[in-house]
Amino acid sequence: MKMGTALIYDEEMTKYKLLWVDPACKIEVPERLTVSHEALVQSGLADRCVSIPVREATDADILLVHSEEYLEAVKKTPYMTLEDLKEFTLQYGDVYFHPNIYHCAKLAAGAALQLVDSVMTGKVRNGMALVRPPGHHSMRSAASGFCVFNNVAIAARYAKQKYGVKRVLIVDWDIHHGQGVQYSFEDDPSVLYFSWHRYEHQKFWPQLRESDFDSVGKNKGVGFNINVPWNKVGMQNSDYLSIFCHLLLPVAYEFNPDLVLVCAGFDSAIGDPEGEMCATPDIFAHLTHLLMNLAGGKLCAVLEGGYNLTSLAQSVCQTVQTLLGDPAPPPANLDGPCKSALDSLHCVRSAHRQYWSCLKHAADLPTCEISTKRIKVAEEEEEEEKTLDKGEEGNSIEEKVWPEPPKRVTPTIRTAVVLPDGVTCPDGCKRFSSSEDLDPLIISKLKENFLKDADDSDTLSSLSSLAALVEKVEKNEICSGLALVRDVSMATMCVVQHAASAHLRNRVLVVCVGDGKVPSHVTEDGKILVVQFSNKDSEEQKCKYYIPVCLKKGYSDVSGFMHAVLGLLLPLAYEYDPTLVLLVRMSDAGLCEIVWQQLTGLLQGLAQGHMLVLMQDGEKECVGPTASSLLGYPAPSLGQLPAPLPEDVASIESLRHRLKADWKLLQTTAQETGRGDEL
Ligand code: Q6P
Ligand code: ZN
Repeated sequence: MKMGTALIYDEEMTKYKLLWVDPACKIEVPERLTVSHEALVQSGLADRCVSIPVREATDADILLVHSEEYLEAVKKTPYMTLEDLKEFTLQYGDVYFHPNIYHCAKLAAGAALQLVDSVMTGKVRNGMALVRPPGHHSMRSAASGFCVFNNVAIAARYAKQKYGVKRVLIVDWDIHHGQGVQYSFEDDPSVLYFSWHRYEHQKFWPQLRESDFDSVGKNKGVGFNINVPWNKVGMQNSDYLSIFCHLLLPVAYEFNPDLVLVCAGFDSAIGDPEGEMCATPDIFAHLTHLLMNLAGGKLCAVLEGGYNLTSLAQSVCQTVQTLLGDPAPPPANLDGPCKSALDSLHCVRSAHRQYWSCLKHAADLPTCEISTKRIKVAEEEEEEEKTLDKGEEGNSIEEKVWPEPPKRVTPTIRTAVVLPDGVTCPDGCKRFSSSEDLDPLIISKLKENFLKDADDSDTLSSLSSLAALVEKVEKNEICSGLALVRDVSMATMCVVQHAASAHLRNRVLVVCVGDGKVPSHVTEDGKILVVQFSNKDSEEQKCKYYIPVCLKKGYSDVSGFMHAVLGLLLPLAYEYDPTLVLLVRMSDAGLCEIVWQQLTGLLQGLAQGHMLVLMQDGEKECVGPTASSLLGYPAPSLGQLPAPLPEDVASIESLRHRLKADWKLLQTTAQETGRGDEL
């Protein structure tokens, strides 16, 4: 399978700038590219990427999205005088022209196409293009918001045309609405456009009615345009993750794209003067990671906005390092979404529930009347008018400070395996069978606790290898591990007890798939969180830290299982913030291989990728696929998912409702109190 990450950059795209005074445009500076690129070079990330040259997009490429008249008009700009350029600029909003911008705009679009070519031909798995000018605001016949040609929209059409790609997902995490992308694909069901954006009830640029949640696409494309309006500033990591878990990911898996394009703007990060949001740069590692198992890993990120040079450079590095396959850092301060974010989430889910079967159940929620939302707008507008004369000028944005993301160190051993003799070690993994440096005290404890008869030397050596592996993972000498064991339940108990023992200070997330005895000594102190998927009627949930998920049809219903993984397990896991994930495949699991791989892949975003997988020794055929996921290879696509079984959805939803008081990231509406609305 093809790995590798493309990086596309050319200094030429720094060679234009604003030539006159315009407060709206002064933030769009050449340094945006130089600092981003320099940060990638300094951190050694650039060296790890496959460097691909840019090219100029051809007229034919540009005409995939833009009109001939517009292209011809832009073509004249290199020959214009300063006065003519200013004049030309005036017909558009928040954009500027320069004699060299046409050249750069061709390179920016061409860079996106080079990236698509590299990914689609299998030269690399994924990649990022650092470009100027950005693209997502530009329309068929108009420049807008620093954008000349719509790089990502052109790339999507190009991928369809040249490679026969059937479905393209465009994720626009820039803090502005890419209205140009929306207009391009509004009635096209083959391109799913998702955008979140600062909106403030239409008061924020570009102040369009059609940026709201109720613009869902038109004609055949109805349901394929998803807008998440942020009606307050100060959104944080929890708000972004909530939208991913409860909206974007379920829909994306149902859509089943062949290619994922990201409008990768970083003005949605803390410190940005435009976005005024508070999500930290490390969140982009998670957003990226969560998209990397779609479309067989084919992901192309193309730079859009980002105007705080520090925040921008850090966010770009987080994104590229994740594309390279390094485990994500632990996500900072996930204390649940704020009320305004939950309102937005609820509205978008309501608006889309008729188009996506993964959202159908959203109908069961007490519905916030969509129409009341707009009344609220009017009310708030009135209120704010009253406070307006108190002077916007004096309202200077205080400088935000945040810690620099720590360097992400990946252990030299990515995945270690503990396998019985005779089972071959998968490529890229390291066989691990060391108990020599394990404290003899621990060994005697293992014997005492798990092997009363103490003459099963195979089991003892396998258990002590596991215990030793836990310690290496804890020390970040090994990232992840996989073990085939005789008795999965016993091995689970053993690992949990060892990992949660005082000297290791772990928080262990145990995810069990299948019936079987799981750690019974679940603690109230939160050192262990157990989530068990089974098809047995669940015993009542014992406490906050033991969560049985019962799927009536077992795992034969892939949709139901994914529903539980995306909307229940992931938010729980993120909020719990484990230091170790123990993934257990009980002997009766019978979960199909690619779903298992998706699960393994998704969970690696937690605990810096520190994950141990335990499987029954009879499941040898599962070793290869599991190892592949642990090594960071993308899981195969699940295909287009049918609607999940209503009874499964019902039980998952009722569980989610019961748990949401304890786990804030499980909320999907603002009925419950979200994070303080003091912002
Ligand atoms: C925002 C223009 C400036 C108002 C000044 C792909 C990137 C972008 C462009 C934003 C233009 N308004 N307070 O474009 O979305 O970041
Ligand atoms: Zn932007």
